[in-house]
Amino acid sequence: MIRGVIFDLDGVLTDTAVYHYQSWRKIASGVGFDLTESHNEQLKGVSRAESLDIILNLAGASKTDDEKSVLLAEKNSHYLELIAGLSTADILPGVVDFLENIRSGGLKTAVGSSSKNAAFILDKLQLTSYFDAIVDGNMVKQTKPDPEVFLNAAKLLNLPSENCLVIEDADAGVAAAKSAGMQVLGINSHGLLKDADRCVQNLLNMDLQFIHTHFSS
Ligand code: B16
Ligand code: MG
Repeated sequence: MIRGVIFDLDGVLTDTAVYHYQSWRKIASGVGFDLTESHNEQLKGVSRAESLDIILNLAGASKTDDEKSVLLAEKNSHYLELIAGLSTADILPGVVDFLENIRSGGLKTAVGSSSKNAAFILDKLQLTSYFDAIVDGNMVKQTKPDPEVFLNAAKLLNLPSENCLVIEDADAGVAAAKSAGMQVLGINSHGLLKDADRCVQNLLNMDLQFIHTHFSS
């Protein structure tokens, strides 16, 4: 029986993925690499530092740790400029109704995000109070596809993994949830999430009944 739902942030609650892509494109172009949307799929759900390593690898470029630190700071500063104007209008369709519905039905809710900017973004979206627990990229040693972020969220919700459903938009996040022993609902607006238990386009018209019908053990 599902008793808690753990939400990914970027790509599930709001579409900041597009701003990550724009800022990474700028960094990639600085090392002479054209980062396509297809390359960008590899970065979704992955930490900032690991994303840079993937880009440098794709570009065949090598940088010292100091040079990487500069690029990471540049990426984040550009990203923060792009998300400065985020508001409740940027919450993805169906999210608030779904949160209200499952919480009033007694499910616990958490965020499990790789982002170090998660608290800032949730505040901008005015969604913080909808969650019993928030685990972000500042609170884990290993980021997705490692299960740590979701295991920590389940622990804070005081629920075993088998009672948790993860909602994710990225392969790295689906792998993290599966490795945590949790079921996964994929948000599949950009491509295939072949390992998710079930996929939907967005959270519009999703409710407690849907969860109990499709995910109860
Ligand atoms: P930041 P999620 C992830 O968030 C993004 O999907 C990923 O593209 C990003 O690199 C990562 O957060 C780190 O974000 O640079 O803000 O710390 O999807 O796990 O909510
Ligand atoms: Mg995501």
